Amino acid sequence: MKKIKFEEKYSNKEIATLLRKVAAVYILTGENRFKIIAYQKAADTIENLSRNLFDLWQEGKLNEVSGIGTSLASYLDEYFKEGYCRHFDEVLKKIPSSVFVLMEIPGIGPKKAFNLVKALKLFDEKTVILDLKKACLSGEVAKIEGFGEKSQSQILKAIEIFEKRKEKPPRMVLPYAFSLAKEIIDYLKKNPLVKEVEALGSLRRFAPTIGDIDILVKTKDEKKVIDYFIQFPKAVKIDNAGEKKASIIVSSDIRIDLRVCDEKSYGAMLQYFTGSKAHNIKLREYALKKGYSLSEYGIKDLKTKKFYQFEKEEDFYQFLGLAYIPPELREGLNEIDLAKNKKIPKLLTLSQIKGDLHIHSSFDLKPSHDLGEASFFEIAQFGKKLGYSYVGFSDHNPKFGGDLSEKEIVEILKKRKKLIEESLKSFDIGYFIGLEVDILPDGELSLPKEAVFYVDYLIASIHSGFSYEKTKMTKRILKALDFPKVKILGHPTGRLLGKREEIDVFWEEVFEKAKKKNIALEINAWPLRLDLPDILVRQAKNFGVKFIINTDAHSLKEMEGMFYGVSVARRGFLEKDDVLNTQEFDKLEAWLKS
Ligand code: DGT
Ligand code: CA
Ligand code: CA
Ligand code: ZN
Repeated sequence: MKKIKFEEKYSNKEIATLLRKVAAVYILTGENRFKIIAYQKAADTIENLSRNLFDLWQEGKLNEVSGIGTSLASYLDEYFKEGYCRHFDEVLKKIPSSVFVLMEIPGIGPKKAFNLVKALKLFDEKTVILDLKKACLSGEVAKIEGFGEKSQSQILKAIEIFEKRKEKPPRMVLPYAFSLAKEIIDYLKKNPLVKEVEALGSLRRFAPTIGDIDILVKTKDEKKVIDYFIQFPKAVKIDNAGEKKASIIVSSDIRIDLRVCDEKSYGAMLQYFTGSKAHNIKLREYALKKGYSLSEYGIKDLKTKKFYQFEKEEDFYQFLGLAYIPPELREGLNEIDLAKNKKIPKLLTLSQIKGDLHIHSSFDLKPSHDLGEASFFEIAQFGKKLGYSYVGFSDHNPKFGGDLSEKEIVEILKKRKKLIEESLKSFDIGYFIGLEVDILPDGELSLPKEAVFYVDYLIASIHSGFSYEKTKMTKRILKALDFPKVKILGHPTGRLLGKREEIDVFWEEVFEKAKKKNIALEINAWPLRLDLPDILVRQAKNFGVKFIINTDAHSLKEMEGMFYGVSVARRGFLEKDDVLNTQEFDKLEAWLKS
């Protein structure tokens, strides 16, 4: 086979976009619903993969990616081999390409985009967004049938958000950044001159998205390690290579910064390049008041001119009279004060988590959204393997208000309960029967009330209608929390990193109510969500609200993602007692029944 070089258009992001375009055409041409869902799901999966799909394809492993069936695999095979796929090209030709450009704007789906393009004759894909903005400003959009003043101003607002987002360089989501960092760390470790190596910067702090990857190596031979680093096989460009540092660019414009140092300054280097910048600036101010100046090499006493070096990061902080500050807390908030007063919280750890209450199974309850891949039994088994005391099944609610009658929905849930009980009869793990239910526009839940008899708890989540005005959105959520058996507010802000903004809510009111009703806020560990975001986690904690960390897994593999959620909790200053799924089965059951 001829060697095929990686190109930008083979990146996971570009492939996901391509598949979403195909799905959009299918929506507009009225294709089969399952086909549409399959493409959308494949796009989500690919975007969230920890490795490049292109690499997997080269290793012949396309079929191991969940959601890629034989026909899609053969299209992708052609696409990677030839640089294009005839089938995709034919599908995409059916719709003016400017429609796809409009779909990049938050809140504009295929139908809306198509109607706008048609009504305003926006066929130039280079100017379509600008043209639409002008049409909003001149009031033309409001005149289109089915649009009106309100949606015109919503579109305008969305375009402005989109333009702002475009100005910022793209950032990586965590799974991709971690696996790339691991690859480079494994590569470095093969060199015997490398004594120790660690990822620093935003990656070590578990920030929700990563700009570039920072690596530190401890070595006696700095020059040789740098020479070795710039030969990393995936490097497409060497950005700079000096005595103490170097940067390379790998595929998709991702940058890797390397620093090298000897063991004497390793502790200070770790501290400096873990950041954040805001933390370092505050630390420097604090140190200066005590008569010290800080650098990546150590601490200088300004009076005596004596210079101190640190092999360990703990000693660096200790020298300054500070308790050790975990990297997740180094964001320049009040962590230095806390460290000074020895009040750094005892942050939650992964091993304290006893179960996962948001897992989607493959049981077909005719859901409003996608099914998971594993059976109840497989999920329980895997939960056991992860060391859990219990799991919670939380499929999407059966589609309500469509073909199914209320009675049929109740029957489905009854059957599901029975099946769960039978599947797990002789298996020694605790379980809870949950359901993730859509919050409707008016704050009702998408479920007949009699159905709650067949579940232990409900997760109430917003899956559509993200752009309501703040007061209305707040009321909507508050009302949802009054529905019987709602115990968890699922992925509260609805954000999708780099794709969808947080909803606009008076959070204090939600926190107040959640606390009063003993409802937990979810920290959704799905790496594109990480929702509740750490800043809101911290605010909610101050209200005395409790949390639950869930993976929202749709496959067994995704159940392993709990640590992403734990990192959000840690960044939000949470301790064991703030998080309900650190409790044993009995206590958790008591809470669900309360
Ligand atoms: P990122 O890459 O945007 O996700 O965020 P970081 O925090 O990894 O930022 P990066 O890669 O620019 O720098 C890594 C760390 O190095 C940063 O957190 C703190 C330190 N650092 C870099 N440049 C400066 C600087 O000019 N001043 C100070 N005080 N620290 C810096
Ligand atoms: Ca960085
Ligand atoms: Ca950097
Ligand atoms: Zn959900």
